[in-house]
Amino acid sequence: MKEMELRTFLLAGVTVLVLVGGGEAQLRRSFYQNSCPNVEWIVRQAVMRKINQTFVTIPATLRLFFHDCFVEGCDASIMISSPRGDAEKDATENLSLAGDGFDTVNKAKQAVEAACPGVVSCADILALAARDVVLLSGGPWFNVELGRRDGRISSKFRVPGNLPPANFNLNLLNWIFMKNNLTMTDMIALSGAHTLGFSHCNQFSNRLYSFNSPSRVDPSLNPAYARQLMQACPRNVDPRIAINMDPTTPTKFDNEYFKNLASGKGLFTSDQVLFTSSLSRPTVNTFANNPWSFAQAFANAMVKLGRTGVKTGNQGGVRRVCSVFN
Ligand SMILES: *[C@@H]1O[C@H](CO)[C@@H](O)[C@H](O)[C@H]1NC(C)=O
Ligand SMILES: *[C@@H]1O[C@H](CO)[C@@H](O)[C@H](O)[C@H]1NC(C)=O
Ligand SMILES: CC(=O)N[C@H]1CO[C@H](CO)[C@@H](O)[C@@H]1O
Repeated sequence: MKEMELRTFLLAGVTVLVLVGGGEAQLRRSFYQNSCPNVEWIVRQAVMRKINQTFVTIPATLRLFFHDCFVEGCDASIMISSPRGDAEKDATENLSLAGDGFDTVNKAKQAVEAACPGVVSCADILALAARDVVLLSGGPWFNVELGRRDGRISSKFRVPGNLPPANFNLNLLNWIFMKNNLTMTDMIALSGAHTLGFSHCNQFSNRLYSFNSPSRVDPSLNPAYARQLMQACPRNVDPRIAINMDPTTPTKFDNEYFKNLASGKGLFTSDQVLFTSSLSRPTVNTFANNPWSFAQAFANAMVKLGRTGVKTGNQGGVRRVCSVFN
């Protein structure tokens, strides 16, 4: 059933009641104002405690949110553990999701449950935690819309085709973000999340050793950076070896990623293509030259990402434990 909601607006001094909705998600910042007024503070404390234990919390939680939203919508379907090993997180695309992201959400959920049992969805806790890790690493603060419900489906068979692999070109990137109602500007801004975090060598080794060019090296790679990557990732490297995605300021949320692209230091094909393509380059240059413009675009894109395919009202449910269905 489509959800409708009565809202009041003040129009030329007259209060008008308007029926809004019809499929659109009814998220709002004040969703837990009465049922769990301290939820934002509780989640923030849990995230801070976890960051104190390990920095990986930051990139892992941000990436978890993105992976959750692009498959089945932002409904915490990524959080489910299946004894049969066939949940969303068991898809090969998720193999590299760090356990610390899951742990952050589980711990925040425990803290929230202690204060307001059975009220706050895991999907909302993940959305809040993703905002908090951005903020706590130097990125922008933004309001998180709340009221998501947790999904009842989590399947590794729903993942293929819904997450952008590291070798996507601009058209494919635009296509997969467009499917989620995100524009090219949103896509470029969200790619800026690669200002933090790590990647495994196999995600980009084709650019070093088997590129379709005379030298076998991707010519869009800065030569000195390519040599540095070859040292860190020799041909038959241990697949567990990880390297920083932002070689300049890997633990700070900043616009260095876009400056790196301009000097050929984008790690993935899907990073570098944002600069090599004339369609996206102007936006990359704007973000490289203007940290405030990037911060604003990133915050805006995160809010839009958080609306992707959400379940609201009486759709889905509120899980008691994020890793299992009630
Ligand atoms: C994190 O660590 C800092 C410094 O050690 C400490 O001051 C702070 O209270 C800790 N925060 C949490 C939430 O554990
Ligand atoms: C994109 O927006 C349309 C129109 O508002 C909506 O029906 C659709 O569900 C949205 N898609 C996603 C993936 O959120
Ligand atoms: C973090 C996490 O749960 N990753 C899982 C991704 O999927 C593989 C199986 O395909 C699991 O072994 C990982 O544990």
